[in-house]
Amino acid sequence: MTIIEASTFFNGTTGSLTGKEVVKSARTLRDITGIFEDQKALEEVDLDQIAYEVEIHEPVKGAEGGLLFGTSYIHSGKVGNEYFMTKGHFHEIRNRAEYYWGIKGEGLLLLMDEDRKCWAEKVSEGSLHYIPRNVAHRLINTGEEILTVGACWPSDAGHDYGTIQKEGFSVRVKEIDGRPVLQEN
Ligand code: M6P
Ligand code: ZN
Repeated sequence: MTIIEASTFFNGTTGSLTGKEVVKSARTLRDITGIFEDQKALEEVDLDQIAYEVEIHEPVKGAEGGLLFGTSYIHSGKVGNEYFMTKGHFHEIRNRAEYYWGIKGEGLLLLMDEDRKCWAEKVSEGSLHYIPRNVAHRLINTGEEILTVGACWPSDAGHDYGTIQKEGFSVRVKEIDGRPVLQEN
C-alpha cells in the first residue's frame, strides 16, 4: 500500500485551483454582450476586457454520480449602470442543485425559479449559498475588487444557457446612487 501525494490544490484564501485536471477559461465582454441591457453603453467599453474567469477541477466529464468543483472570478466594472456578471444558467438536468460560497469581494447571487420569480442573496467572504434544484443562478460583482466565489455541483448537471439567452432573468441589478438596486426586467 502506498500514500499518494495530492495532485490538485485549492487555495482557500484566493480560491485558486492548481494542478491536475484543472481547466481554466475566461469570458470577455464581447462573449457576453447580449446579457446587458444598455447596448449603447457597450460601444463605450473595451469589449476585449475580461468580464470573468473560471477554474474548474474536472476529474470526470458529464458522468452521473460525480462532482465538479470550481472558482469564479468576476471582475469589477459596469456596462452603463449594470454591473459585470456571469451569463447565468439553469442546469440542463433541472433537478441538480449546487453550492456557491463567497471567498473574496462583494456581490450578489441572483436566483430565479421556473416561474421566473427572482430573489438575491448577498455574497461576501465566508457566505454560503445553497442553490436549489430548478433554480437559475447568476453572480454579480457589486464591489470594487474581483468577486471570487467557489462552487460545487453534480458533474452531470450541464448548463442550459439558451433559456436565459432567450428570456433573461426577470430582474436586473443596477447601480443607482452608488448602491446596487434590483429592477424588474
Ligand atoms: C461556477 C459554476 C460553473 C459555471 C461558472 C460560471 O463556477 O456554476 O458551472 O460555469 O460558475 O457561470 P456561468 O456558466 O453562468 O457563466
Ligand atoms: Zn450551476
